[in-house]
Amino acid sequence: PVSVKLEDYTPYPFEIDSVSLDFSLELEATRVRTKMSVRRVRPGEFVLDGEGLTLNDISIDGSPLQVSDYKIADNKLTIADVPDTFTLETDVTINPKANTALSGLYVSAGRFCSQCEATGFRRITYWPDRPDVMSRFHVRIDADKATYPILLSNGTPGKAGDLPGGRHFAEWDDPHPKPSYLFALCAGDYDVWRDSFTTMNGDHVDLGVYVDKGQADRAEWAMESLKASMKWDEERFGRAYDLGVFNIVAVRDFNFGAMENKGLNIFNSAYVLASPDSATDADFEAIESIVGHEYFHNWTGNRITCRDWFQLCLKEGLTVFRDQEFSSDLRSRPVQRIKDVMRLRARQFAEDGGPLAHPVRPQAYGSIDNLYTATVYEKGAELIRALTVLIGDDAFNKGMQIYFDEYDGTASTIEDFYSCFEKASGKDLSQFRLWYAQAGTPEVTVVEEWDEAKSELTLTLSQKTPPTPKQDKKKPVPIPLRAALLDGKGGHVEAEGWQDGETVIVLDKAEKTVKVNLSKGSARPLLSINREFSAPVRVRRDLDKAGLLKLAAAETDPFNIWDCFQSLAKTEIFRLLDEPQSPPDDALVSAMADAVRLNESDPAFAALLTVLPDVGELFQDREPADPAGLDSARKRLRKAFAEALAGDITRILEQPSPTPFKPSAEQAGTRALRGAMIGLTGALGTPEAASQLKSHFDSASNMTESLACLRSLIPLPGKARDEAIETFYARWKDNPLVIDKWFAVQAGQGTAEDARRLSEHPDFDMSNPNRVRSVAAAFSMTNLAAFHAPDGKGHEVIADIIQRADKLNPALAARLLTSFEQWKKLEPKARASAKTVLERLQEAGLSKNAMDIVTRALD
Ligand code: HT7
Ligand code: ZN
Repeated sequence: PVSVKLEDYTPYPFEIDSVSLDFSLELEATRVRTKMSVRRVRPGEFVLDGEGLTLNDISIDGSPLQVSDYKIADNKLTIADVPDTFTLETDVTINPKANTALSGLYVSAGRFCSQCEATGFRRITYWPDRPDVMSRFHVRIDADKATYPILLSNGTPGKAGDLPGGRHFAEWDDPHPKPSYLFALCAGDYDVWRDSFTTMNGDHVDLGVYVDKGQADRAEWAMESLKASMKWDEERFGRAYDLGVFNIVAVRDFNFGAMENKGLNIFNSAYVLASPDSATDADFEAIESIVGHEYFHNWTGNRITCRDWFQLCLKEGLTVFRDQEFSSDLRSRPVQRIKDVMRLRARQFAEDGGPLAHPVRPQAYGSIDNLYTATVYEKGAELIRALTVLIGDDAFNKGMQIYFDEYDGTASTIEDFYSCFEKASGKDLSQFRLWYAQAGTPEVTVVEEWDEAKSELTLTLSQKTPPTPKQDKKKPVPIPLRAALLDGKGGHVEAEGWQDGETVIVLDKAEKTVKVNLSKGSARPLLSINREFSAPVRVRRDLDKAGLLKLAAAETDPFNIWDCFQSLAKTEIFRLLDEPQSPPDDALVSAMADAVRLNESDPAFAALLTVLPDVGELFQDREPADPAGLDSARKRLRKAFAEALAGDITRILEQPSPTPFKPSAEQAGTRALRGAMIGLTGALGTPEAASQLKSHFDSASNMTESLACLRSLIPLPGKARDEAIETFYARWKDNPLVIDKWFAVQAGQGTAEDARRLSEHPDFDMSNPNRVRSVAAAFSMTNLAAFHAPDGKGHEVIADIIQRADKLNPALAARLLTSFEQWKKLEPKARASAKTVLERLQEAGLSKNAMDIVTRALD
C-alpha cells in the first residue's frame, strides 16, 4: 500500500484566514456552499482534498471556473493558475444518509452529526484537509424546523430565525483559528441537560449535554465530570476555557469514544449516558475520564494542534497523561496507576511485541485511521510520565507553561514540545526523544550484589529492546527508574546520596553499575525498583518465589505490592501449565489471600489484588502460546484462590451494598471488592455457587453487581444461568447500552458457536460499532482461549464479521482485525488457522484500512 512519510512533510503554500460554510441539510442531498479567503505564503500548487463530493459550482473572485481550469483526480482538486490573494467559492452535494463509514457528515438515529478527525472534513467540502491549515470558521445551517429544531456547530451562536417552507437557520462563529479536523455540526431533536461554569478569569460559560429525547437526567454525571475537568485544568495547569459555550452531543453510532471538536464535543453515547440502575462503576469512571480527556484537548490539541499526523502523540499522549492525572487526583492515585498499567500491558505491550509494532511517532503510515493506537495513546502518555520523573515535577510544570505560552495558536511538533522542557530543565533531551522513534518494549535486567564487609550494594542494570518490524537494531534510551531501599519493616534504609531511602536511577546506557553505600553494619536492604511504574519497561530480576514474597511484604509502594503478586501469579500459572497434575502452591495461594485481607480497608486496591494476569498478558511470555492451556491453568489457580478466600467471600457479600447509590470513588471501591468476591464465587464453579450467584443477581440493587453476577454465571451451565440471561435481556431490552453489555458478557466467555449465534441475534446490528464490538471485540480480544481455539472456528467467525463490517465501515473492520496481531506467537494449529484466515481476507479485497492491517500482520 502507498505510504505517507514524515520526511516528505512540506508546509502548505497558502493560508486561509477565514471560511464561511453554508449547510442546507437534507438526509440524502445536503448542499454545502464554502467561501474561503486564500492568501499565498510560499510557492506551490493550489490543491484541495475532496472525497465523494458532487461539485455543482466553483468560482474564484465571483467568476465561475470552466472545467478546463481545474482538475479532479485521486480525491484532489487542483487549480493550476490562482492569484496570490483570492476568494474561492464551491458548492457541493453530499449524501449523509449513505455515509455508513461514520466519517464526515452522517446520520445517527435520524439526526445529523459529524466526525472529521482525521480526514472526514474532505467528505464534507473541498479543503486542504491537514492539521497545519488553520482558519476562522463561520457556519450557517438551515434545515427543516420540526425535524431538526436544534442546530449546533463550533464556537458561539449568532443569528437564528425562521425561513419559508417550515425551515429555520442558525449561525455559529468560532473566533479561534482551527484545523478542519476540529469542525463539527449536529442537528436534530434532543433533550438537554444544562448548567454553567464561571472560569478563574470570571468568564461565564453555558454548558449543555445533548442526548436522546427522554434521557436528560442520564447526562447529569457527564455534566458533573465536565465541570470537574474545567476546574482541574485551571488548578493544575492554570488553563481556563476560552468560549462562552461548551456543548457535548451524545450519538449512538460512533467509531471511537469521543471527539474534541472546538466547543462542540461529540461523544459515543456509551460515554455520556449513565444512571445508577443501568451503569456500572466502570462506566461512571470511564465517563469522567473521557469527558476530562476531550475537555483537556481544548489546550493540548485544539489551541496547540499538530503540524501533521505523525505528531499525533503530541496531542494524544499528552492528553491521556492529563486525563490519568485528573482521575488520580479525583480518585486513588495508586489504584489509577495500577489500572493504567494493566491497560498498557494488555494492549500496548502486546502491540509492541507483534507485527503491528510502531514507534510512538511513526516514520510512515499506510492508513491514517490505523494510527490511533495504544502505542500512540498509552505509550505516548507513559513517555510524558517518564519525562516528569527524569526532569522532576517543577521543571515539568515550568515546561508545560512555556509550551502553552509559546506555542498557543500553532500547529506544532514533538521537537517544539521538548524544546520547552529543555529550557525549563536545562537538560539536553535529545536522547530522550529516541523513545519516540524506536518501537518495542525495553527489557531492563537488574542484578544485585551485596558486600557485607563494605555495607555496599552494587546494582548492575542493563537494557535491551527486542527487534521490531523494520527496526532490527535499537539504541539505549534513558530509562528513569524510581528506586527505594526497603528495611523489611515497612520503612526505608538511608544510603549515601539517596533521599529518605529513595532515588531515581537513570539507565541511559546499555549497561550501568550503581554503587549504593549504606552506613557501616547495615543489614542488606531489599531493592524496590521501577516504583509506580516510572518507566514503560519490562523488569527482569533474579528473584525466586520466596524472594518475591519477601519483597511484597517489605514493599512501601502499592503499585509494586500489586506487581509482586502479579509476577508470582504469572510464574505459578506457567508452572501449572507445565505440570498439569500438580496442585496450586498452598503457601502462595494463602499469601495472595492474606494480601487481600490485609488491604481490605482500601477495597478498590484489595479488589485489584484478586485479579490474576489475563491470558492476553500471559501469552506475551510464552512462545509458542497455547491460550486454552493458559486459560485452564489460570482457572485452576483462581479456583484455589477462591477456596482460600471462601469465608471472606461470604462475609463480604453478607454485608449490604452501599445505599443510596453514589458514583463516588469510595462507594465504587466497596462495590469493586464485592464484585471481585462475586467473581471468585463463580471461580469456585460448584452448583451451590451458581444458586448463590443467582439469588445475588435477583436482589442486586446496582448494575455493577448485577453484571458481575451475570458474568460469573455465564460459564456455569444450568437453569440459574439461563434464567439470568433471559431476565437481564427482558429487563433491559430497550436500553441499547445495557444490551451491549449483555452481548459482551456472553461473547467474552462463550465459544465460537456462541459468538456466531450472538452475531445472528435480531438485536445484532452491523451498522452500529458499539454493538459489533460487543460481540466481535469482546470475543476476539477478551476471550483468547476460544478465539484462538486450535479448530480455527473462532478465527472464522470473527473473519466473517470483519468482512461484513468492512463493506459498511472500514475503520471499524480494521480495528477488529488487530485481534489477529499475536497470531505468529500461537501454537502450530491455531497459528496455521490464523494464517489461512488472514490470507483469505487478503484475497477477498478489503478496504484500504483493513488491507493495511492484514498486510502488516502477514508481513
Ligand atoms: N481525537 C479523537 C480521535 C477520534 C477518531 C480518530 C479516527 C476515527 C474516528 C475518531 N473519533 C475520534 C479522540 C480522542 O482521542 O480524543
Ligand atoms: Zn484524545
